[in-house]
Amino acid sequence: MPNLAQDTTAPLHAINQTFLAFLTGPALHADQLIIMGDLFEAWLGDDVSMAFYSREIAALANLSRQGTQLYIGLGNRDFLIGQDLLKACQAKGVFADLIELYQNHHPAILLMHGDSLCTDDKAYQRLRFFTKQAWFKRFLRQLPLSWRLKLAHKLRAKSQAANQYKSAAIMDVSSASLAKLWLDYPKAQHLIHGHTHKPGHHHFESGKQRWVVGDWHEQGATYVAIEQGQPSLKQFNYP
Ligand SMILES: [Mn+2]
Repeated sequence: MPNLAQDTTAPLHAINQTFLAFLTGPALHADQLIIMGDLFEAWLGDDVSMAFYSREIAALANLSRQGTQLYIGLGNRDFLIGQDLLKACQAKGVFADLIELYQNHHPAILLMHGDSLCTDDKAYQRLRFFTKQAWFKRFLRQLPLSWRLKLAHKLRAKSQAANQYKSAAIMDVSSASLAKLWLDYPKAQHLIHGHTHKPGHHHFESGKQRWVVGDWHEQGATYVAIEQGQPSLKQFNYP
């Protein structure tokens, strides 16, 4: 399981413990922590899900108070994250699509969850279209909890069943979409994203580079650090 489990168990799930250790470790020494989306296994709305992640939210708020600016990207599992969570974590910002990071005197860096680049997966993109609509989010947030739970289970089961028949290439980022992205953002030298569960570093002939953050595991995670405008892949091991 690559995402943080709902925090209703005692003791805390091992993946979540690893994440908390990261927040009091490398994250504490950073100027900014940018979460690339799908941190949470599922987010059914702030009114419901905040209670399932109280320790993680407290730890994120603590990090913000200690001076690390927190930005939260929305993924396809946690697109229903709202203002209440952002306030509770004292997040500086949220992003649903792409952000272009300008660092003084360094080439721009693009940040995105990554699913928008998986354009070969047409069925997924149809679903994604809805998750980006404000009216759809409003509609979901107004549903009773039991309906939201049922819907989440159904979507998950449907996606797992569908993914069995999809090739790995279809679920990865499309090279045509990447080429278009570099054309649309000529000043960008780097792209950082998640979503594909394939942490790595890829070079393009143009000199541009793509960095992919990994899942959260019980023993750690692969993340990207940006120092002096230069990204690098880092491994956080725990314990
Ligand atoms: Mn995702």
